[in-house]
Amino acid sequence: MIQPIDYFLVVWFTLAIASTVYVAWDQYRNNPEPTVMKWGFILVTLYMGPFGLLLYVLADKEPRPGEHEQFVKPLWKQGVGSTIHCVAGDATGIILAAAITATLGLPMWIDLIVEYLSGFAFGLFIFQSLFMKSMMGGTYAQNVRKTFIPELISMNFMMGGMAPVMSLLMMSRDMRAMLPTELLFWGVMSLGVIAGFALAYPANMWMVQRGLKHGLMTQRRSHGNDSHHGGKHQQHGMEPDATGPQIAAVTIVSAFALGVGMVAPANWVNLRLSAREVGGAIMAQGMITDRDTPAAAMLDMAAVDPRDVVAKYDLSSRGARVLAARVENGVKVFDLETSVIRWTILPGVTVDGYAFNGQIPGPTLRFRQGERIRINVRNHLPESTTVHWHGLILPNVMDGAAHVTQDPIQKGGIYHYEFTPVQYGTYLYHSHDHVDRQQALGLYGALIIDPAARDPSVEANYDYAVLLQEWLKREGLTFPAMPMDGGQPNFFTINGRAYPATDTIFMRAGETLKVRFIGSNNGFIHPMHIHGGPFEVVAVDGQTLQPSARYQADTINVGPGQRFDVIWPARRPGRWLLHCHIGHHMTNNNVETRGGGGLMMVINVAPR
Ligand SMILES: [Cu+2]
Repeated sequence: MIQPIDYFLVVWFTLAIASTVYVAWDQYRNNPEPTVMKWGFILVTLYMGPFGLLLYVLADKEPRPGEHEQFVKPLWKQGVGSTIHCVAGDATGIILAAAITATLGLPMWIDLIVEYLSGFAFGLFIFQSLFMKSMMGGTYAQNVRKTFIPELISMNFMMGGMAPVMSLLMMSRDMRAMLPTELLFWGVMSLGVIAGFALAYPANMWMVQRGLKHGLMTQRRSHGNDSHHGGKHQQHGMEPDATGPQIAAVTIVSAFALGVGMVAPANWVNLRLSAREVGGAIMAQGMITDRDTPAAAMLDMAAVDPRDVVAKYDLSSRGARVLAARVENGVKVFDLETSVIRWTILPGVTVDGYAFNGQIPGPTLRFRQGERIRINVRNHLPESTTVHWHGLILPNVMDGAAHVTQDPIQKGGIYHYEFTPVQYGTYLYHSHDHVDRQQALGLYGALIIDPAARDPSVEANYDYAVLLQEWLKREGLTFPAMPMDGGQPNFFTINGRAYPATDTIFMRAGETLKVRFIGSNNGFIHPMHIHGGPFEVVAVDGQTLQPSARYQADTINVGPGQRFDVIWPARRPGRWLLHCHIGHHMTNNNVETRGGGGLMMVINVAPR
């Protein structure tokens, strides 16, 4: 139950089952008609829910004892009977085939052809020729021949209605509809059957009128005298009076409807994809997925599956906590573990993200220049991952570039990264496999490397790292934010929190604050600004600037991957803002709360 439609579907299928039970009970207890029609109504009520019940009660259920013959006579009711009978067979074949092809992982367009053939075979060989044999007289083979054209016409219209409903809804935003294990799949099947029924109904009415098909019939028990028919079967012989050109024209139109229904959706959705490739993915509103969008693109942009969340954290859990290392044979060892978590970014606002050690940002790794480091990365994400140590000089095999320097770490796998940092300064680590998705969902953290020899000229009274991220949270789902249609972010965080839930820095006038801006986000550039006068830029991308190269600024563009260490002197007491200068990035879902939102925090300076 992760979308409102799930609740609707539970109600729908509860109604469908209740309706089916009632129809079955009434058919076998009260309704005088052939077994094949009884089953037709039962199956169709299962597929069409309360609509099946409605048709049964209005067109077929004997209103009072002995009145069935008279009651079912009107042509519209005969048409209903004929369509029910066709839909029961065809839809059963289609649905069975759909459930099987979905699990086989065939492309959608092959699914549709298999479903058509299966539906047609079920309708013709089983529901028409076999079950109706006693009604029609003649041999099985004769019946197959006789019912071929009527069944073809009816099936064409049926699939002409059902195919576009399946294609457009299954390959639509919520592709859980492609999986028979999801209620949504059965909901789409139900809607498809209703559409198929509506399209097949007029042709069926015409065929009944012209004697090409059977409609509703009455069949009394052969013993006793409980009806005026005295136990005799009705005559069911048919005298077709449709002309060749009439039949040909109707057949051609039915084939046209079938062709349009099967082919037209290929204009809008990618029918070359299979349930195995994209089944279960949910896309964001406005995200472009068209007939050319490959499966990998959809999976890249899809929502985090809330059912993958293994832990939930409220505002009491902080991200970027410094990770304690243990020492093994003189090597400093850190353990990182990825997983899917629910993370709170604001009171009442959570995101489903990818995390290192259950926090967003991942833990801060702090060590000293020249120390031997080992980082064990264990992966519990639904997909493979790697970790890249951004900006560091290290052995190529430790660089974490998936498919380039190493095989990605599979789900459940582990990789040991080991190196000795020769540099110092502000760096970051982040996923380097499915980066577009994984980093945008929270797989990053700060690397702070202290210099072997201290440099007081770049130290301050306080040291605070600002790790940036954009989020896209809509309709209860979290999507990786990206600069792309439908992927634009609506929430923004500093260290995993949006203002007013961001940290406040407390200091005194006359003291200094070192801010390490880290472009841990991966789709946007943020002009980061501090109120209350300029800061001095003392390091860029981890490299300490020569004193003569240091410069004053009050706004600095922090692009993905970039780092700037700045030292800001608290000149005057008060509440000074640190924020991104793009207005939209200072809102939470476009709303300003207590003066802002998103990428904003307060530096609270007390008098000296
Ligand atoms: Cu910004």
